[in-house]
Amino acid sequence: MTVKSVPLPDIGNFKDLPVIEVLVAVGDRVEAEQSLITLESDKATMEIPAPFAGIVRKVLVKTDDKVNIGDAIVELEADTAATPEAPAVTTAAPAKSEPPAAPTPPVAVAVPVATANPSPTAPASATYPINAPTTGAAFHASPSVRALARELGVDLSKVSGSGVKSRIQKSDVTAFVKTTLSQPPASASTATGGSTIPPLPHIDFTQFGDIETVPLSRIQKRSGKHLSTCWLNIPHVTQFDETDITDLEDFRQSLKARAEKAEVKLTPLVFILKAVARVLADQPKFNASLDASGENLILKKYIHIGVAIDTPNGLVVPVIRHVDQKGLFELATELAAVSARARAGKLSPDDLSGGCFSISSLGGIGGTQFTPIVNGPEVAILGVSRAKMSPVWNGEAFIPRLMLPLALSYDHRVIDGAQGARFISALSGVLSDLRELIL
Ligand code: CAO
Repeated sequence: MTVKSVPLPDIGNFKDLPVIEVLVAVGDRVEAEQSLITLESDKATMEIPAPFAGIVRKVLVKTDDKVNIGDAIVELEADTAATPEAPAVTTAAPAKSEPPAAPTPPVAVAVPVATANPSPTAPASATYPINAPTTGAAFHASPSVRALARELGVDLSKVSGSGVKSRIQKSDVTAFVKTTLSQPPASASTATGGSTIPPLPHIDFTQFGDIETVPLSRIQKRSGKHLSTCWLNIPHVTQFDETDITDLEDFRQSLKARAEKAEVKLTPLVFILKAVARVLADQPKFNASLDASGENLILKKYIHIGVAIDTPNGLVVPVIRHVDQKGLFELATELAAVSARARAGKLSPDDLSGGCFSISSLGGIGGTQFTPIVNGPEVAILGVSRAKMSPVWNGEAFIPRLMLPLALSYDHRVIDGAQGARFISALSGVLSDLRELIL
C-alpha cells in the first residue's frame, strides 16, 4: 500500500484560509473526490476533495488552522482497487519519501456574485429577516451546521452567528429554533407590526394533482438568496433602449474568417463588453459601489465586468478583468474559457469576485426585453436581448436596420434617471458606431 501526502491544491489567490471543518478522521475510508476538509474565504466555502480513494492514515490539520496552497492536509493510503495507477507496494512507505499526490481542483461552492452588502437603509432591528446583515452569500456556517439547519427547516439567513467572524454554530441554530417556537405565530406579528415581509402561503399542491419535489441546486439557493437581497435593498429603475447594430454586425461578419482562424467565437456580446467598458470609463458613477454606511460612493479605478452565465446548476456571474485593456479576440477567448469553466462547475472564488458592473445577455436565446436585477453592491446591470431586423424611419423612408434591445437597471439611490438615460444613450452611440471606441 502507498501512503501519499495530500497537499492543498491551487484554489486561487488566497492566503491563510481557515479550516472550518475537518470531515475525516484517521482510519476513515474515503472515495476519490470525497471532501476532506472545508475552508472558508470571505466569498465562498470550499470543500477540498480527496484526489484518490483510500484510507486516511494521518490528519495533518485541525479546525481553525490556517492553510495555504501546497500545505499537506492528510496522508492517504491509496486504495489500489480504486486507483489502478497507484504502485502495488504492500508496505506503507513514510509519507515524506513519497511524491505529493496530484492536487485535485477544489469544489468551490460557487458564489454567483460579490458578497451581499448589508443594506444601509435596513432597520436596526432585525424585523426584515431577508435584510439582516447575515444574509445573502455572506453568512458563514460549516456543512454540518447547514445540514442541521436543513434537517430542522431553519433558514440560516435568519440566524445570527456567535462564532468567530459571526460564523453560525450548531448552538445558534438550536437557540433560533427555541426562540421561534416560543414566539407568537407570524400572523400575529404581521397583523400588529406590519413590518415583516409576509410569507407566501404554504399550499399542499397534491390536492390538485400529482407533483414531484425537486431540491434546488446549491448555486440556485445561494443566488436566490443574493437576488432577493438585491431586489429588496436596491430601489431599481430600468431604462430601455434599442440600438442600431447593423454596421457592428457587418464588421463582425467581416471578422468571421479571422475569428475562425484564431479559434474564437466573436458574438455580439464581445463587442458589448468592449463598448460598456468604454462608457464605464467615461461615466465612473456606474463603475462604483455604495459603502456599508450608504453615505459614500466607492469609485473603482479598474473595469472588471461580470457576465451572467446560464449553467445546468443555475446562474453564475464570473468576472472578466480589465475589459478596457483587452482586444476583441482576447475578450472572446476569455469569455469562452470562463463559460466553459462555469458550465463544468469549475469556477474558482477568484473568478466570482471583484466585479464592478454586470451584463446579462439573453440575446442568444430570444425575447424582446427583460428587467435584470442589479448585482449588488454594484450599482447597475445591462440586460441584452435578441437583435432583430426592424423598419427604421430615416426621414424619408423606412429602411431595414438590425436593432439590439438593451435594458439598463440601476440603483436609484446612486444614479438619477437622467444619468441612466445618458449612460444607455452613450452605449447605444458606441454600439451603433464603433469608431467611438477609438476616440
Ligand atoms: N442578438 C442576436 N443574436 C445573438 C445575440 C443578440 N443579442 N447574442 C448572441 N447571439 C447569437 C450569437 O452570435 C450566436 O450565434 P451563432 O452561433 O450563429 O454565432 C448565438 O446567438 C449563441 O450565442 P451564445 O449564447 O453562445 O454566446 P454569447 O456570447 O452571446 O453568450 C453567454 C455567452 C455565456 C453569456 C450565454 O451563453 C449565456 O449563458 N447566456 C444566458 C445568460 C443568462 O442566463 N442571463 C439571465 C440572468 S438573469 O438576469
